[in-house]
Amino acid sequence: MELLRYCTNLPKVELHAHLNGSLSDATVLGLLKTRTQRDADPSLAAAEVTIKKGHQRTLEECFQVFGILHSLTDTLEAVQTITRDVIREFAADNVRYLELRTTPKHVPDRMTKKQYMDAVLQATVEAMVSHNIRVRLLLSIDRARGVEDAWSTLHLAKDYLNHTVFGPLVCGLDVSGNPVCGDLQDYLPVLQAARSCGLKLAVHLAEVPSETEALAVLNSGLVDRIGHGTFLHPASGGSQALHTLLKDQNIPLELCMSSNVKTGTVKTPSEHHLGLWRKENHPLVICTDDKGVFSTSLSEEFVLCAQVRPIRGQTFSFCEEDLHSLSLSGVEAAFLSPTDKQTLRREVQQELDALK
Ligand code: 6MZ
Repeated sequence: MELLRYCTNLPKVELHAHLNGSLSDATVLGLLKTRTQRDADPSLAAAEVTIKKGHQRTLEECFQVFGILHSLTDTLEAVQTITRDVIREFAADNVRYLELRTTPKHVPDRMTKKQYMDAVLQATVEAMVSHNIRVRLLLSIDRARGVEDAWSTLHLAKDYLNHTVFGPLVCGLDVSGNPVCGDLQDYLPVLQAARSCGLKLAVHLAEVPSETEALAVLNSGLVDRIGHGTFLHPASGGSQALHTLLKDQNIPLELCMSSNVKTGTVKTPSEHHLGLWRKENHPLVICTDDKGVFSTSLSEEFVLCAQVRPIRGQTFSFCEEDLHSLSLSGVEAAFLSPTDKQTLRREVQQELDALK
C-alpha cells in the first residue's frame, strides 16, 4: 500500500498542535470572507499564511504570521469556528486523540480570556459529539507576554480543572511563544504552582540554542513533555548535561519535523534529531505543531519520518511495526488519567491489529 495511505489509515495521537497555527486554507478563506463583510478589509490572501511544500520562513516570520491569524480570530464566533474546523480535520486524518493547545486571548470590547476559553471548550464538546475523536486542552503561556500574564493563564486553567460543565477537558499548560523572547527561568514559579495543583506541563524547550535556560528547566524536574528539544542532544548542538537530565527523567519529546525544517532550525529531514533519540530508544511523539502554517497533516509527518534517509549513523528507516509503535508512544505520553489511557491504548491497539 502506498505509504501516505498507510499512514492516513493508522489510528494516531496528536499531542502538539497550536489551535491558531492549525487553520486550514479553507478555514482561513472562510474567516477572510466573514471579515471582509464585517470590516471591509480584504487585505489578506490565504496563500500568505501557509508555507507550502519546499518553502521556508524564519521563526521570526512565522510569528508575524501568527499575528495575522490572530487578527482573523478575534471574535467569539471565529474562535468557535476554528476550534470545530481544526478538530474535524484532525478526526478526518484518523487522529483518535488530540491535545490541542491555545493561548487564552483578551480582545478589548470583544472577549475576555475566560470567554475565549469557554468558546474553545464549548466548540470542543460539540466537535467530539460529531466526530470519532477525544480531545483535551492545554492552556498556552506565551513567553513573549511576561510572567504576570502567565500567572493569569494559570489561574484560569485552575478554574477549569474538573469543571462542572467541561469535566476533565483542560488537563495542563503549554509554554510556547517566540523562543528568543524572555527567559523560561522566570516562569519556573508559575510552573511549580501549576504542578502543585495537578496540571500537566508541556514546555517548548531548546527550539533554538539555549543551554542555560534548558538546564534550569530540566533541573527543575517539573516538565512532563518537551516540545521540539532541537538543541538538547550533544550531536545536535546540546550538551552532555542536558542529555543526562533528559534521559534520567525519561521525558517524552514532541517532534515536529516540518515545522523545524521549514523554519530552518533543522537543515534537512535527514539531520533531524528524531534519529538521534530514536537510536537511544527515547520516548518520542510525532506531531504537527501548526498544521495550517506548515501546510501538513499528522499522516504527512509520519510519512516524512518514515521516508527520511539516515545520516550520521541515525536509525530512521521505519517499518510498519515502527509506525505502529509511534502511534502507541503517543498514547503513553498523553495527559490522560490511567483509566482513560488504558481505554485509548486498547482502542488504538485494536485498530492497529486490524491493519496487520
Ligand atoms: C513556539 C509556537 C510555535 O495559541 O494562538 N506557537 N510557539 N514555537 C513554535 N514553533 C513554530 N508555533 C506556534 O496558537 C498560535 C500560538 O502558538 C505558539 C505561538 O505563541 C503562537 O502565537 P494559539 O492558538
